[in-house]
Amino acid sequence: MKITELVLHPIAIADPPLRSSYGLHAPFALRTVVELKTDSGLTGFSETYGGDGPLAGLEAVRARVTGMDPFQLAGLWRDLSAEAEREIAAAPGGRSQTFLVPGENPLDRHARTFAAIEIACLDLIGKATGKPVCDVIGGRVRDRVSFSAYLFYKHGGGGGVGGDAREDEYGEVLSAEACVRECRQMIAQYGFREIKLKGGVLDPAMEIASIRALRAEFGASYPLRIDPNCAWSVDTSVEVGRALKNELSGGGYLEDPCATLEGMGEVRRRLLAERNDTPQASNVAVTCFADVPRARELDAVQIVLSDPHYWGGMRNVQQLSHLTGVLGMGLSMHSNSHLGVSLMAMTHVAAACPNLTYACDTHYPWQTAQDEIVEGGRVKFVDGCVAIPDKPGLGVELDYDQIARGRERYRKIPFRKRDDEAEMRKHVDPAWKRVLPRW
Ligand code: GKR
Ligand code: MG
Repeated sequence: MKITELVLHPIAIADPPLRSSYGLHAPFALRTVVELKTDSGLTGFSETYGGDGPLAGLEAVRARVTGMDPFQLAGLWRDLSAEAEREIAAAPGGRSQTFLVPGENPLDRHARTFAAIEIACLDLIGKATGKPVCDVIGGRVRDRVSFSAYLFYKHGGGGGVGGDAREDEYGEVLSAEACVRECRQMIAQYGFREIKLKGGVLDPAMEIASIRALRAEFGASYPLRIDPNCAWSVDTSVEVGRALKNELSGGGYLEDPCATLEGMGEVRRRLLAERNDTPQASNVAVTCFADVPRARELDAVQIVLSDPHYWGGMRNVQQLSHLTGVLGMGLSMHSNSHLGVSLMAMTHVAAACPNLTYACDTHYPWQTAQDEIVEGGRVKFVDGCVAIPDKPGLGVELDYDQIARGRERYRKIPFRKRDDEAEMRKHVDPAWKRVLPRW
């Protein structure tokens, strides 16, 4: 089998006004859908980050990928990572992710580009062999993958604009009570059994109150995690860790409370000295294999958040599962705004990772059927889980009418890069800047 054509679909999907320490989500999120056509008549798919940067990365491998055998992935990884290593070595400040929105680190673009091609190749291989992707990459260790309820503070609005606006399912969420309401609604609809709150938005005392209200409402059988994306100082992180010691124990965690591995290491030491062993997770201080040794050395991170989209694809995430298992670390999964193709890629790889110790994150509840590009509509969740479909490849096909709508939205919107700070200045505070630490 040979790849004959790389087709790229830049699309825009409605996204509600979600808040984080990065700022505010724009009314549309950008994605790229990748199609690899082959001489066998089969087509493989993947979904990745959107906008000019990711598109340029994919354009740059067009010639390398055209004519490639989709089974020959290691050579492509070698070529792209060799280029990346040279760029990272020459970068003045290293490849830190602290000040960048996840998925927007220019020094990681090779890993993201490779992942988008790898996942589409694995879809092809699954289709060619009649096997689901999780079985192609070594076999599933679970048939269903559990996801967490990913709560956000948000402003009123469901995403999109004007005639292309979506219904606001959750309303404004800027208090502990509204947070509980949001969670109740999400759990009723999807059946999630673990809860994540995106923090770094309100005063820490209010976020502590939200976590406590969630515990009071859902009880200890729903583990809780909070992720302020580095918005807190070391002192504030310790204070929050202390205040939420009971709530974050028993399967929960503190995710990227403050910036840098050194900062998180200090938080960990101070909490442990108080006999508080709330684990810390990261998708900001640890974003690639090279970050793991230092994270371990400083005992800064006990749980790594994987993500096939920027960790260099599904097989890298499996290797990460093995590595974290050997090092006695936990593994969870990060997410950004996405549709069903990404959700299925996340589900397949999660199904084939023996060391996956937490429910994965997903932004999926924040998108709607109007934007879904998967044939047949939204992927179904049962009891918070997505099941591996009994179909070859990723188990989904594209709805080309929906792709065309997504492309048309993309054509009409004026931006080509996620910029949550700009959105914040436009809609909330004209002087807003991402300041770390904010508290
Ligand atoms: O969607 O605003 C967001 C999140 O903050 C996202 O960009 C992060 O990548 O979900 C993420 C995280 O866990 O840090
Ligand atoms: Mg995070």
